Amino acid sequence: MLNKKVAELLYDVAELLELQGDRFRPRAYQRAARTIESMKQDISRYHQEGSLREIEGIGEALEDKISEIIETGSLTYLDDLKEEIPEGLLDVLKVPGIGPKKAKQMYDELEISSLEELKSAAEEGKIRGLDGFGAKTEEKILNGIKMLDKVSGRHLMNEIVPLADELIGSLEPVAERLEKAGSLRRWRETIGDIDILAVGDPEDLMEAFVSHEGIKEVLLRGDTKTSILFENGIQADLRVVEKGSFGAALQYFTGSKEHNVKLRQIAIDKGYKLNEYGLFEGEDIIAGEEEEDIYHNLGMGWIPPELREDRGEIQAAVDDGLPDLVSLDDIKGDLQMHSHWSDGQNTIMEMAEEAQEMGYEYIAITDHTQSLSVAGGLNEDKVVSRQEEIDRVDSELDITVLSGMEVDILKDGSLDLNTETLESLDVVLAAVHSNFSLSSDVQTDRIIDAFSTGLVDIFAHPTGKKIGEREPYDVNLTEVIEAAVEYDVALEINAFPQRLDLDSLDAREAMRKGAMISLGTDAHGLQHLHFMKYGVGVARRAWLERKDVLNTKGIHELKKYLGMN
Ligand code: DGT
Ligand code: CA
Ligand code: CA
Ligand code: ZN
Repeated sequence: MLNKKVAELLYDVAELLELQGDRFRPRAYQRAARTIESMKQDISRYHQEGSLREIEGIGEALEDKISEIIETGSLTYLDDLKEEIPEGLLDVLKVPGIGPKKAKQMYDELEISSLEELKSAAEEGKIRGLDGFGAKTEEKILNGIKMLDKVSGRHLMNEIVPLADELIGSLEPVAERLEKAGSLRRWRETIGDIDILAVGDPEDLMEAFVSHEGIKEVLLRGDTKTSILFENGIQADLRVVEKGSFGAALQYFTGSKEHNVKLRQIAIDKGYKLNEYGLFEGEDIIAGEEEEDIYHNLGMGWIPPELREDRGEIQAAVDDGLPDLVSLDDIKGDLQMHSHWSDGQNTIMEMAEEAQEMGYEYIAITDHTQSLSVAGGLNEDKVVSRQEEIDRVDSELDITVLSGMEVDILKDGSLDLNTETLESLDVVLAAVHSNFSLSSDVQTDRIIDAFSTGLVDIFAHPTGKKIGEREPYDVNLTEVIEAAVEYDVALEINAFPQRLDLDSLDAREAMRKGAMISLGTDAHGLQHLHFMKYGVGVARRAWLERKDVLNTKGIHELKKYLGMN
């Protein structure tokens, strides 16, 4: 599907037009991008049939541009726009909280056209003088720049995994063996670069690798290692190894480094030598072709890659005490998503149909509540109106559609819907979407107060962090976890790639303290429903088993858990 690519480029155009001060066209581009992004059908089909104009919001000008993207993979108009704008200004746009409007204002009035200029202007207190800016904005900008530094060079899962799968797909025909390695195989929350390992004819493999579309530069080309850089800044390494060393190389290049260091020490203690070519006793190779054999010969069971972070997994493997990790197949439904009733792109029917196709038994529609007005949050009356639609979709499809809400926890710890309405729902998610800067004590009490109403089933994205955009709020997570156990509130692993909240360390602490974990994609469109695998990655990194995860339950068990009939 090219929909995502087309939408991305149209969003970029909208942003640059806005930066130039264009008042109307940005909205048209954004609208078209949103429609295309959430369409079920492949946009290239419309192109082939010459029916692009039948899509809502697409006129002649957009038709031409979309056709160009589909045919060439790029858009001259966008490239021209980029030429007109100082390069550093595009970096300024990446700072959280700075949209095109603010960027333009700072450029016009303070001639800020790079990150460095932005940073020094903020440090010197020059920005607070601008209309609509304040000392707080300045502080936010400085924090944002710090955050960018932290994630610079790292990428979100949804940028990496689809690309890696494409690469694997194009290597498959010429590879004898093929596997992802590195942080990608470990499902780390963010990824530095893509590592792939293969056995086969080096010439054929490297040729297929560098022939992939979207490559900006071949950084290195050799018989054993080739590195490419994509236009979007992602790097990928392909290593070609001998068949007899594939398992050892896979073990080595999967990492983590900390795990490998421990494992190598165990090898040494046993009088062996372990490297990327094999496990050796003197000159003799004991294991190399299969990764399992490396672990077995070191006196332990094979360790799932997600656990290889030196967090006790080696000892557990030696003791035969590794967890039986939850897997994507175990997930029977999705417990957080938004429909067009609030800020979702799709109707309840569309979301439910997609989920049904994915093989789920149930979904919960969890729109926002009234105080989150930017997201079109619902009041009590709207919840009642929405219920009719949920009931209709539920009865028309085999999948069970649960009626839920993602209810704002207000500043004082109360919930953003009345008790009667909350009790009418099948599942209540509670979340913090405001007052992020309360002190840790106050924030913690606020959340626990919400739990203590007895009306909350799941606490959504418990720390509030957004990767590259926002730090977690100050909160005593240990106390929140303990209260969750006390009040029977499940804690969420939000599978949205920008959130992945709880992360693996926090989720593991929650599980150890006896909390139930719920997986939700937080989908705001059909395509996001497929983010579940990223949540499962975090769950596995947190050592979770089936029994620890709420939505591994079948619909009957789940209904019983939620106290439904
Ligand atoms: P990333 O790419 O930053 O998300 O993280 P990784 O883990 O994929 O790291 P990367 O791509 O630098 O290297 C892939 C794996 O290769 C790494 O997980 C372990 C192994 N490796 C790389 N350099 C070293 C090293 O100096 N010592 C050891 N023991 N292993 C290494
Ligand atoms: Ca890597
Ligand atoms: Ca690498
Ligand atoms: Zn939320």
